[in-house]
Amino acid sequence: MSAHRLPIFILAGAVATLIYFGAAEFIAAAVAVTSAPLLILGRAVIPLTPTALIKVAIALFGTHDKLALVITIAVVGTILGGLIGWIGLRRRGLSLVLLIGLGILPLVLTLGTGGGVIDMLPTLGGVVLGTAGFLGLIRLGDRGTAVSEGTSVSEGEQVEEPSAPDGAPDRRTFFGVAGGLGALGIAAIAAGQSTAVLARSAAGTVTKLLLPRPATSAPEIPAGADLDIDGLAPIVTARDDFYRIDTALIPPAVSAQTWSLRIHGMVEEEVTITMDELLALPLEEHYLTLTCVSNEVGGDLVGNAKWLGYPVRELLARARPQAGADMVLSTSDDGFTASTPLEALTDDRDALLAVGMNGDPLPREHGFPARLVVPGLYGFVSATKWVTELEVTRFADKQAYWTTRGWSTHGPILVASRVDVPRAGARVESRDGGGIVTAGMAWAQHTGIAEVQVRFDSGDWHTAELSEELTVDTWRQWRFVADDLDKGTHTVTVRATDADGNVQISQHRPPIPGSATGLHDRQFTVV
Ligand SMILES: Nc1nc2c(c(=O)[nH]1)N[C@H]1C(S)=C(S)[C@@H](COP(=O)(O)O)O[C@H]1N2
Ligand SMILES: [Mo]
Repeated sequence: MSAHRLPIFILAGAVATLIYFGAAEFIAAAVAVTSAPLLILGRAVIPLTPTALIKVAIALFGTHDKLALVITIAVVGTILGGLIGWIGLRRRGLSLVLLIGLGILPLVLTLGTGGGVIDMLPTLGGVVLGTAGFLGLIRLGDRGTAVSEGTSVSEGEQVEEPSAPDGAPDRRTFFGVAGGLGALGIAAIAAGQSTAVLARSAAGTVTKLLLPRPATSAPEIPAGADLDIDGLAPIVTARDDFYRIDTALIPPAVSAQTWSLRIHGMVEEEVTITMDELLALPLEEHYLTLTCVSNEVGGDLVGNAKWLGYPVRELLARARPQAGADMVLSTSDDGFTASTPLEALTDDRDALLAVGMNGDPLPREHGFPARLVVPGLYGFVSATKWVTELEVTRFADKQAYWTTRGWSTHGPILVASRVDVPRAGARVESRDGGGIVTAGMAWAQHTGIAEVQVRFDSGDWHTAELSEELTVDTWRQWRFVADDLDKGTHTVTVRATDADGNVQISQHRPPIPGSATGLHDRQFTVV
């Protein structure tokens, strides 16, 4: 007979979990958005997740990887709730201990992070309502089962409710109520998470900052810098199209008023600079193409923007790094860290403490109010967003966020290229004398692109036309028009050579630890 009660207990446990998460989201929306258990658990899970799995998640879900994580936690939690319900069939006390114990786990995880009583409300409210839901559902379910099965209830389990005249409707009531409460919980989770997704993409909410005119302006974009081909990435990436990589579940909301940057460690003099002081300095504007080390061959984790900021070199000169130091560990408000070779921040390249992007203050998701950008290095070792600290140190002494997860320490950018046009699988028309247009992007930040070559199928390499170079720190477009392609399916492959003569590596290698290699190709059909 307990076989009959089993689904009731499992369902009660699962629904209790949905009530817990849902009620907590609801309360969090009212009192403290970032204190919902799902977000707290998500934040706790990320550092424990193997890098390989994170990369798979990013590949699968792109910038929805955070949402995927939260949904996974909700599903796993619900399954766990079902298991606890099952335990409750035999040992109700133990199931309650587990339910409440796991329920308050988010409180334990946030101990010592400076949250107040308000931040505890979502979790506590969720636990109370979830537990009440569990007990209430079991009661309701037992009433139906007891009747439909006569009166035999296992030893040690007493059914308090008097039998209803007819068991079947009671059982139906149970499933109806359980289903309804479960749906309500899911709806509350969905509503809460849409608020979180909004918060993740929230732009402009805290980015009120009046930028001064640059003391040094970026060069005008030469007319020939953009080949203006349909389907080809533009030379300057619009803010909303700019890729994003964050380890934070929600981008930190850092106030420009209270922000400051502290330079310390192996320095003669500790330096702290506030936003007012920073904005009063002669700011420079530079174009710089940012790339992510985890970009796959042909991927789009690369973008070019005009950054406004102050040279990091000048700030470090104030602090006077000591002999023996070879690295700057930059720390974000969210705890992320990057290890940048000291030399890249003190030589003549335009490494900036940036406050502006494409003429506006940094969007919140790109690091408001201040971040680093360093020509020639992948973002994970240089482009710290919401940066608050620069510690001058040594590679031998400190490791950065991604280095502790198997990625490299230094992260210089490798010469790379990709095909944008034609689209993959495109059917293109060959018009008399017109030829087939192929085009794409190539980058080798701080070295510059010297040549791009394309090949059709296994034919010879042809030199492509290059757009005019904006600066050596930015990407360039390439175009090649093929005049002699037969009708049918073809593959175009691209490879670039940088100004130092390094030819793009053609061997396929995964992104970890120091960037993917291999040549990008595209298949298309001439009709
Ligand atoms: N605080 C913080 N800064 C960060 C990151 C991060 O996760 N957190 N990601 C880094 C990585 S891996 C890259 S490639 C760039 C991406 O910058 P974007 O999101 O503005 O494009 O930021 C870097 N700075
Ligand atoms: Mo990155």
